[in-house]
Amino acid sequence: MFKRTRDVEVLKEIARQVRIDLLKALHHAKSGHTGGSLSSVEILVALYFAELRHDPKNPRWENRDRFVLSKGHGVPALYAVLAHAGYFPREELLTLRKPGSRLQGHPEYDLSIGIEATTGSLGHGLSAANGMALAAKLDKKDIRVYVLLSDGELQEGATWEAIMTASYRKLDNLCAIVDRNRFQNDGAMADIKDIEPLPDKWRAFGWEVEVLSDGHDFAGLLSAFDRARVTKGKPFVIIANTIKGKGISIFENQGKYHGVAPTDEELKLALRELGENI
Ligand SMILES: Cc1ncc(C[n+]2csc(CCOP(=O)(O)OP(=O)(O)O)c2C)c(N)n1
Repeated sequence: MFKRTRDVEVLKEIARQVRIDLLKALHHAKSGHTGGSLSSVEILVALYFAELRHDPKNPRWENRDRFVLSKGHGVPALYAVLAHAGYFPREELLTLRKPGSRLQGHPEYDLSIGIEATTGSLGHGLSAANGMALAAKLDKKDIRVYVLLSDGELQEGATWEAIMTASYRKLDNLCAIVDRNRFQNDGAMADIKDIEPLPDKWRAFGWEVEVLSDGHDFAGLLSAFDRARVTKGKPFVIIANTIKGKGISIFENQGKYHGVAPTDEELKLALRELGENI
């Protein structure tokens, strides 16, 4: 049953259950993105259980805050969070990537399950979020827009065009979060095309920046969202340092778990580490 909370212990327990559910869904689907789903869990739980104004029983509520998952391949984590919040039954998570399912491997716009934008082709989510934030301003509506970007998307020119647009348009109802897990498809970003100094670059593009040394820490996430909400005149970005594969020892910081689902053995080990009785 959905209830907003700022109780860190409650949020941690939701995150634990979300990890269990997303890993079971990926295992059942036998394909999908494990590492980048696990790195986003606390960010998504903090958004949906503490920050966003939304109503899972009324997903078309006109004045709801909007969320765009620009890193669409990480959607197993979002589906698990949406199910826990009550948008659809948790059992439906096991239809992930099946023909005819509402839960495809990359999100498709479908308000009935709380998906605000079709994503998966990386580099476009911030532009979509900009449009939503600008529309809210033009309509004089008190709607905030949140968008989760991967650090890999910050190697893309289209993302930087959107970063420029947001500050030029003074979109202070927009908050971007960067899941800074330091890995992309084929390995460590520092070995492929590094993007540092990231905070300086966002600042130079006109954004207010907050860096979280631990993007899995709920207290830090909540206070960053608090600051974002009261920042006026410019958009806000939270650069959340995270761990790809977070929570499962064999997946953490292992590039090879970017795009594969857990095997039977790996799932057993993961569930044991998450304290799930099997
Ligand atoms: C435009 C585009 N090119 C390539 C891909 C294939 N692809 C899927 S995930 C990924 C990169 C993953 O790294 P990152 O974006 O940092 O995501 P995370 O580490 O958070 O999973 C790529 C290249 C894509 N989805 N979209």
